[in-house]
Amino acid sequence: MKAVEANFDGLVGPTHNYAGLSWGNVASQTNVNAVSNPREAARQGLLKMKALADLGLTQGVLPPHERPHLPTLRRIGFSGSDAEVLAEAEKTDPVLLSAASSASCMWTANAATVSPSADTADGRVHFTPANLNAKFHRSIEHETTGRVLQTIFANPQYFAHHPALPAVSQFGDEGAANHTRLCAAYGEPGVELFVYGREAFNESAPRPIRYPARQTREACEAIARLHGLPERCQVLAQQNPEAIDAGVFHNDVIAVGNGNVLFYHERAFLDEEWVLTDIRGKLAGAQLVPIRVAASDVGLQDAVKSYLFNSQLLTRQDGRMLLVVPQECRDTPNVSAYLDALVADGGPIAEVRTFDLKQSMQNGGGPACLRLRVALNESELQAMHPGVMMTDALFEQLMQWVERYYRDRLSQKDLADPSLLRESREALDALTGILGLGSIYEFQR
Ligand code: SUG
Repeated sequence: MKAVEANFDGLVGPTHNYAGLSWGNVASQTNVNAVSNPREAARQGLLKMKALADLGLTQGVLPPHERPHLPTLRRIGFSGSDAEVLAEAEKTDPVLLSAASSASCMWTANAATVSPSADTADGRVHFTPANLNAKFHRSIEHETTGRVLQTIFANPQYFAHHPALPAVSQFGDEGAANHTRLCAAYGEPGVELFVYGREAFNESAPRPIRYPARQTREACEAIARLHGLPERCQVLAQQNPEAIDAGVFHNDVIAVGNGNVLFYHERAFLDEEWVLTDIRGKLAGAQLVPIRVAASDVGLQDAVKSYLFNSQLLTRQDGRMLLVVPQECRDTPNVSAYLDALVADGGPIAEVRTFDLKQSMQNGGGPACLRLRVALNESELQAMHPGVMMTDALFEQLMQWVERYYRDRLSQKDLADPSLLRESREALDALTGILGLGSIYEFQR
């Protein structure tokens, strides 16, 4: 059946800040305590969404979560009025307040793993929000994420929703950031490539030494089971521990796939040959086109610095592919030269577009981190909530909304300010009205 790939970008929330919360994510560590600009961050994201919608691509938006998240602070023992909870958390341990205030749900590649209906046993689109249990500030996302996805994709005839996996390290799950789908066409059965960093039950399997591996093989297997994926639709691959130790905390920092093309760095996978062979054996109706980037062209460090592979690989209306990269790729000379050569060589990637996403990039989130891909056929598109799809009118409304509610400067000490909490709630309350989502936040209930 005819289908499209819809990209749902996370709208950056009003508390976007740099708290250095993600050990193993080089940008997050480097920019700890920098002053952020939430207004600029949200604008940068919206401009990317609008530009891709203008190209005729199917583009949606997912709302930010309620932050600072008072229910989390209360759950870990802070009490009193909202202002007292904020003040007490700030005094006791500012990192806890930062964690409860992070706008990290903007990186919707980590929101969930999604299997299109063409792959699943019951012919429905399956969603499992990621438990994100490797990091406290991200582990609080999945409940709201689940609620938002269930509100947007509500019809049970077409959509199936699972709760996040159990929140223990053996089921560490980071969602679509470690999941790529290859296919002949979006509406045909494809191959879902699940990439993990460690095996929880196999002590002898190789692991990174310096930085944590967030995703487990056991989590990948559980999701493939939950989604009813037949063997021929799944490939499980281990990430190269060397890459994780260089700062590749998710596979989408070192590889991206679309259609029959896999664009990846030679150090992405522990066993590259086996990954390609398994995909080739299972990919029906198309020949895999691997675009392998050699370390001699782009070293791991430059890949992490530029986020070359955290690009969006998109199919244009004419069937050729577009690579959406962050400005940092053009600021890194050998990566920029590589991109020029890539387009010139006449392969499937015909065009490169560059976006300024600096506010998100400084926390380790590039173009691919900011979007969740959902392949949908025509009936499924009709069945989903239309209010979140990007149009000229929605873009204008959201730009004005950002202008009205967002600060242009935020530092750690502002997080305890009760007026930031009030402004954020007012903003989100207005947003649910704009997007027609109803009461999705705890403070609205
Ligand atoms: O989980 N950064 C996020 C970045 C996620 C990027 N997503 C993908 N690669 N798909 C993370 O490490 C930093 C927040 C801070 O330090 O304030 C943060 O959560």
